[in-house]
Amino acid sequence: MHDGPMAELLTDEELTSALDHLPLWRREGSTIVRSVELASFPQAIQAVNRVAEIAENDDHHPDIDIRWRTLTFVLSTHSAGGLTAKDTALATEIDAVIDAVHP
Ligand code: H2B
Repeated sequence: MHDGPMAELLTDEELTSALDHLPLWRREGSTIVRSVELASFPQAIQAVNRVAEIAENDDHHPDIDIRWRTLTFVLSTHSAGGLTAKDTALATEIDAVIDAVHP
């Protein structure tokens, strides 16, 4: 499937500047990662469900690690082999979900 210009890998400069607006995310190799501890397991699952709905709508899916009430999201664009604007956009959406679910 052709993904269009959104699937272009970000340059180092573009990534650095995008991460200025995503202070809770860290670069890890060719991914960006955020861990967050929610108040409870049900809240963590609620956050996962909301992120899952967004991911499915956008056809862009994070790797998600669930450990009781701590979630770790790992983003990259598999088809591009690294980070694209799809990942920084999804990171922004995940931050909004966490803000909405967090007490
Ligand atoms: N998610 C992520 N993170 N990277 C991808 O390359 C990707 C995806 N590709 N979700 C999508 C699904 C692709 O497999 C479908 C066919 O569009």
